[in-house]
Amino acid sequence: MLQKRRTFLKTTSLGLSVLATGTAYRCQGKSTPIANVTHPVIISTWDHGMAANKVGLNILKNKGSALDAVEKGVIVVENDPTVQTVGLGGFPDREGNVTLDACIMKGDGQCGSVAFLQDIKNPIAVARKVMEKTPHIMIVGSGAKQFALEMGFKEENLLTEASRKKYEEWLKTGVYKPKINIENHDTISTLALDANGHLAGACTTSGAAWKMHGRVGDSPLIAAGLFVDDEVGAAAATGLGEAVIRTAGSAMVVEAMRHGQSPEEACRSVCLRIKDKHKDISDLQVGFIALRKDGAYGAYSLQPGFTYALGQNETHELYQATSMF
Ligand code: SD4
Repeated sequence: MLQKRRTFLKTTSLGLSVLATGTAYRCQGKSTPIANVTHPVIISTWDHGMAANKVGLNILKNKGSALDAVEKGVIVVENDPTVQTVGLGGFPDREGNVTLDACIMKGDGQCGSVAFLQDIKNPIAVARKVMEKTPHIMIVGSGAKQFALEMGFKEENLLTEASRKKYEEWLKTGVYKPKINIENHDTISTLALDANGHLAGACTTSGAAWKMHGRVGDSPLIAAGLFVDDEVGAAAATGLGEAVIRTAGSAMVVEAMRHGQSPEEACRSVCLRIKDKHKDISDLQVGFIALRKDGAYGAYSLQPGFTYALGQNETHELYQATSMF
């Protein structure tokens, strides 16, 4: 089935976009937008990134901010109960609780995050509130839920019938092997460049299915699951969070771009680092997407099967990322 899908996909070795028409410039100590970026770009992980990009690109084309584009884009996926790795309908932990992780970041360094959040279906919107309404960056667990309720979010049961059935199926064996992300669905990470040359990113997930109660992955961690810097570019991760955390994955991708690597090269070099840090990577999947401040984009994964969605101009395309194996 995956094989079939690939025939529809375009493979890029280097996603150089032709969108940035202006000259980049920098000011000391302050991130500065690129002049004259005429067309925005949005890139998201996995097939469900298409739905996020459609909403996000529309916002960008109407001169909306990259921040609004990524937030409103991923909310579409959080609200979709058929996506069982994000938001409503996410797979629960081994005790049957759906616990959500998310973070959001702007190119000027502002960011917000929630982890181990229960009963609130839009963790990305709560993360944005943490960024905008508190002096903090990260709030977790019952504190995050309390904050969400204070901000007017609604408490609801996130365990759908379909996910409960899968969970009960899993309970029959109860074998915990976090082999995630080899399938073609997972965390949604979205990066956007707006018409003013500002970048933003959002990352939201229900994490590894059947995880230990309280386990938190890379997705709500700034630098691991997501990193954005208007001076350079943005990057986000999908895959086994533990592997991404131990390499500070997304920040490393941005730093590799800072040192001159293309977006795809940068994603690849961090995948190589992850490969070198693990004895057995046969069941390990990690993928990155990256968007440079001039609109160039790229992706790379350890294992084949990682797709990413790209929206720009009037078009939305799904691509197969280049992989190590
Ligand atoms: C995690 N990175 O919690 C997430 C899992 C995931 O696509 O779904 N990645 O480890």
